[in-house]
Amino acid sequence: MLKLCGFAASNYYNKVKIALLEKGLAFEEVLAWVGEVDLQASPLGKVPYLITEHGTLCESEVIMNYLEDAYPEHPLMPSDAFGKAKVRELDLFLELHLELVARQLYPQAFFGATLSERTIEKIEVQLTKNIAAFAQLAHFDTPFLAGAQMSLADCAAYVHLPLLSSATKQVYGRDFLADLPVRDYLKRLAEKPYMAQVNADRKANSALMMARRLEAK
Ligand SMILES: N[C@@H](CCC(=O)N[C@@H](CS)C(=O)NCC(=O)O)C(=O)O
Repeated sequence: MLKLCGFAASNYYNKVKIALLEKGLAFEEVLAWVGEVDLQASPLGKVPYLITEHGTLCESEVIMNYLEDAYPEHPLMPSDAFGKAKVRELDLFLELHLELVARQLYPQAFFGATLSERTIEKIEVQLTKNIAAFAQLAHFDTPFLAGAQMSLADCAAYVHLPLLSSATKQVYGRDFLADLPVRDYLKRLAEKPYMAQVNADRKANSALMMARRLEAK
């Protein structure tokens, strides 16, 4: 059986978990905190990684594409080449231009660190530009980001957009996504039957992670 390794507070872990659940695949969750990662499977020590019958895979995008190729029955990708490319385009914007930029805020937003004024200003400029560009490509009401069918991009959006909102609220006092119809879009995705469990697991694991951080101090 597929084994998803990592911890449920992680947005990248949940992105893959949602794909597995939406595709209806059987899988086991294996808890691996940062610092406890099997470095043979994930040499940078990052989560998630996946154990398959053929071997291990790291990097959530690679894992998602493997799941699509290996288990095409319930697709999270359109069948045509251009449709696939449009999903990947959205996905790349979410990963590279939104999440990776917003991630620089997390130490201050969630973990009590203080960023320099210069860094905070630089990130604001980047995020403002990148969010406007993403909004040009995304369709929040079709009802999924890339059209009528749920795709890999929705798995990424569901985990990354709320973090971007809360990180910007914490650091700038304003949700940078407030002017986009993100709330209704996320609400619709949250109606998926498995999302309540994904959210409950995330909350429980986040509390555990915070307790571990306190203990380690
Ligand atoms: N590009 C990676 C990013 C994964 C990632 O950054 N995971 C975080 C947890 S949300 C992590 O493992 N951080 C620990 C580290 O970077 O050392 C992916 O898509 O899988």
